[in-house]
Amino acid sequence: MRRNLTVNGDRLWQRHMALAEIGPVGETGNCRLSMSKEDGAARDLFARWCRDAGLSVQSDRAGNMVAIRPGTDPDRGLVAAGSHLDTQPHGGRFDGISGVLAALEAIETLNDAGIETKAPLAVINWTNEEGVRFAPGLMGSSWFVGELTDDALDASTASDGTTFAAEAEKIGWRGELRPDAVEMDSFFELHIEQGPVLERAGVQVGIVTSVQGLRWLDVIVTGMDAHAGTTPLDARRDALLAAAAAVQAINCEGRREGADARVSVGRFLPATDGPSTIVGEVRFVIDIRHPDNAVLGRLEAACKRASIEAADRYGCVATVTRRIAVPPRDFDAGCIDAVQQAADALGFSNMQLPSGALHDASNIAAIAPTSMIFVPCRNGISHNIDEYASPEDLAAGCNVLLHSMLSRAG
Ligand code: HGY
Ligand code: MN
Ligand code: MN
Repeated sequence: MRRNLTVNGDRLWQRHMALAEIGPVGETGNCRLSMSKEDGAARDLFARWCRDAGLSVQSDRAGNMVAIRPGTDPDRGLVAAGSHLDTQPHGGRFDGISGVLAALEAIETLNDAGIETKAPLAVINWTNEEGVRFAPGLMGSSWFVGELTDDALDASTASDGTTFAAEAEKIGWRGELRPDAVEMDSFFELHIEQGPVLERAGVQVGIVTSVQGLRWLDVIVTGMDAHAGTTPLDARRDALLAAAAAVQAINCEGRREGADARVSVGRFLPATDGPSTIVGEVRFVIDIRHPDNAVLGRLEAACKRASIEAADRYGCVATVTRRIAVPPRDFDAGCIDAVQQAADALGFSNMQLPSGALHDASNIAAIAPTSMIFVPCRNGISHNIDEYASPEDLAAGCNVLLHSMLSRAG
């Protein structure tokens, strides 16, 4: 009976569409920044679905939501799965969401079939994976594994001056659950691939073997506010010009490290906003990725140096501080094998691949056996309102998730 068990793909799809109604952007996009009103509404809806499915829902200081279905063996740790419900400012309907909903769908499928497991199961919504409103990204899972202190978590401040602690309290998702009370047997994260590899290969399921590492550097370039009409070009300390030169320079540093290197600036904030004021301060964030930690270290040093030199060329000063470092992570061989066997047994075309995007699974892999399942997404497009994964591919990935969890939970 267990071998033939199949998830309800229609329910899974309808839930994606229901969540997408919260914080819509354009025709098919979403904006639900962490601990915003929209994030709160998504959390409340998800919690209702979990409670309707008989799960107990708890949250911790970071607002991570942990919904548990008991097992029959009290000595077993949680076989957990999940991802995140927050989005990019112009995000899609699937990045993160699919992993949370697939985990819930796997459990509801067991409920429908009246199947109990030895190990307890859990669905987890990790807080602020995207790191848009509050930094750093992977915030909830970083705190959960001890990489972020209570103080750093609470004090993380949005651009409007609100703190994470206050905003989490406000929407009612700041709980008492302690990470050391959550004994995790294993963790599985289903996610859309966010790249073109599976689609190009014509493959339905990706078995993720590793995730590349990431560093974020906060840069502040300081010059001097000045009048655009009266200040000669050679008498300016133009922080915007200096920061623009820094962005160019770090792109060159990335290219020097070859095809696997990623260096990006997605946040770039001039302190003033007037056509006739020369900008005296710019803040930006450098996002660096690579599968090799040594190269990450070289890139970090090179980007820091390039930013300081570019600022100096234009009479400005740059300060560069590291905000987050997530090392490259290889997933657990046993969990990779569980996913591989499930995909093979279910007859889905599949391939193993590394992840270019970062995921909470990278953090959890440090404390529990972990692996991931990728679902193809159209044209590899993500962090974009046009992001799309088909109902069929989502159901296939969810079936692989269900059987991977079952193999672990007994
Ligand atoms: O940035 C990342 O890789 C993730 O999508 N937040
Ligand atoms: Mn994302
Ligand atoms: Mn994601």
